[in-house]
Amino acid sequence: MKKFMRKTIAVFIVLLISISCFAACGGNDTEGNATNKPAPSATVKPSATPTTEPTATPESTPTPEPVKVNDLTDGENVKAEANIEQDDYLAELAIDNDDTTRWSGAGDAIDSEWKEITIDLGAEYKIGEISIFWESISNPYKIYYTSDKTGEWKDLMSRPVPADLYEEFLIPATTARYIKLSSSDTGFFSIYEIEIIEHREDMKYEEDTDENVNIALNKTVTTNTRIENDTLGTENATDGDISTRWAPMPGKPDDTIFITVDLGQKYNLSSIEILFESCQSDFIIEVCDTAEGEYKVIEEGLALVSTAEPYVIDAEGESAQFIRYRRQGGVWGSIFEIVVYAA
Ligand SMILES: [Ca+2]
Ligand SMILES: [Ca+2]
Repeated sequence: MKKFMRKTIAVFIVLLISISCFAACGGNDTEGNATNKPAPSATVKPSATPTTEPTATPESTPTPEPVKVNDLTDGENVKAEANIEQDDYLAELAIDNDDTTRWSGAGDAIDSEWKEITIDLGAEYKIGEISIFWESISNPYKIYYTSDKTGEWKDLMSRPVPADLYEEFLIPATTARYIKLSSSDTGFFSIYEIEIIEHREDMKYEEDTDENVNIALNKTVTTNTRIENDTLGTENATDGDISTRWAPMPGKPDDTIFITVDLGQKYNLSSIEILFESCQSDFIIEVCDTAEGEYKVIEEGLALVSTAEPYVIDAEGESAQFIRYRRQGGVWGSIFEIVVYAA
């Protein structure tokens, strides 16, 4: 009987444990897997994907690399050649990374032709900046570029005579293999070093935003005098290019040499600027409403004015269609550009 009672109690205890276990575990499916298993495993998967993505993104975005100036003229394959080399002042000395050696396009060749030095970078690059250490420069100059030296050279920009012998300036981002510097036939053009620097995103070239409009630009120009040669015609005086010029033959001291700009219509004037290549005599600036009418003198200028900066004439209060520059003959003198601003 005692034995039967112990057995019954044992069965009862086993039954009790089984019931409480069933209640706690919530029941099983037929295969014996817990019914809540898929849910947590599904949450783990998506949480794993976003963890890898954000770590990848910051790597590609703002990697703050130090800005590196890439001086393309440092390269082994860079070459230089010039149409004029005075004595031992060879073109290659303008890119030899030595500030004491130089190329010179002057000397005996001073009156021969346009002086040109061409840099071959050895391959095509996107260029953003140029710096030049001049030994001497007399005139404004032009920069051209191309990737095909046998093809057409394209205009990059015209540059004035620099205020200092060292200049560095940004250019519009330009893809090219060859860069050419060119200056007119007279004066010095000699360079210690040229550096051509690869474009970087932080280089922000800005156009000259002069709001004044040059009303003389590409307007008709006439003269009473023979020109020095075919490349020095009157059209050069208003072509907007400060490296091209009008140059008359000097003639005799009794001659009068003039050049007249026809603005195409009458304007109220503000100022007139003349960039001389040389100015060996006094001169007159006068204005008129008609080509052959009576001109009014508004400026009497003296010889030997600056050829590095434009000669500025205040024309406020004047109105005219024709503007004339007049001087005596017998001396040399030529003009890069005449610029006129309306009031
Ligand atoms: Ca040098
Ligand atoms: Ca010109």
